[in-house]
Amino acid sequence: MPSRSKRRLRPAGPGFDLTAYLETGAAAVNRALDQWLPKERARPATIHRAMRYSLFAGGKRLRPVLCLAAAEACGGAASEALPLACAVECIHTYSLIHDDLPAMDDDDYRRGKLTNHKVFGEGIAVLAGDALLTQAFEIAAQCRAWPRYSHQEVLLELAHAAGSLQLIAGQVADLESEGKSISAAQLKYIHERKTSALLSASVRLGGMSANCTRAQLEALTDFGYHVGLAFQIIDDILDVTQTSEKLGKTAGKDMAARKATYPSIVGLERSRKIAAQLTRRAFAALKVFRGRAMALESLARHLLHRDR
Ligand code: GRG
Repeated sequence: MPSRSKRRLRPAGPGFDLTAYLETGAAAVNRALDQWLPKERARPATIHRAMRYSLFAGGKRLRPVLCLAAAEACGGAASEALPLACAVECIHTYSLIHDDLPAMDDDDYRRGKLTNHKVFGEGIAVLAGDALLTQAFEIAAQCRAWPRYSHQEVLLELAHAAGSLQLIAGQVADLESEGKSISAAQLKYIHERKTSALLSASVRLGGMSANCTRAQLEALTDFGYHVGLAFQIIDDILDVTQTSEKLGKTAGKDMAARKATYPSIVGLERSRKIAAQLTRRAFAALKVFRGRAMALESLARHLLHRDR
């Protein structure tokens, strides 16, 4: 189990430096993940190499950093949120490995590198995803319990976000809508589950690690929901407007797969406006934190304006 210091990531206040915050947060998450995961040499070495290959392939660590920032907004320490932040990143990475498989989105590149199945074969890639999903619960189960939030509540939060009513539901609806014309409402259903659910769970878990009040938890849910929807719209916009090199994954796939996206349904300009509106709704949710959620606000702004 990695050691926990009580250090804050970086005080959020005037002159807040988001780049430094992201770098420090991602570095803390990377160190902790390295300690939580079985070593590459642990038998059977292939599965541990495959798990580590995708986990350390250069993901932006947005969900775990949002988790740490939510903890700090609620007056907690990032170090207390770290196991939950790592658990979320393991679930996210598992979903990407499985999503890239030939039976799903069939992609050759992810995070600027060959996808897991391209390097290790499909069988090991399926198992590496399974193992990361399981690892997430092993890590989360070792977090401490807080007066308002039991281990049971924390584990249920993760299971619900990753389960067949949320993340998997989104993926199922996504698969079943390929090549079909779907409504904006159906697309929103997919985005809420495929993207918003885990993002919202990330900030909720951060709040829980800080023993947040129920009102703060509600606010984080509202924030995560809206940031999650905006995040996916921006992801769809970037798929059309950026290069594969910039994205580290194959650009233009949505159109090639005739996938319904916000840009394909309402156009690029309207999509940008909707993402900005959603981000404003996310900012509004932060009012209850009375200026202590500078990092969350900065992160939401950054996600809206990101170019990869
Ligand atoms: C359960 C197999 C399975 C899939 C679930 C998450 C998912 C559905 C599919 C992955 C592909 C996708 C478009 C997901 C939506 C969320 C999203 C935009 C993920 C990419 O997140 P980033 O940009 O990636 O944070 P990095 O690599 O930086 O972590």
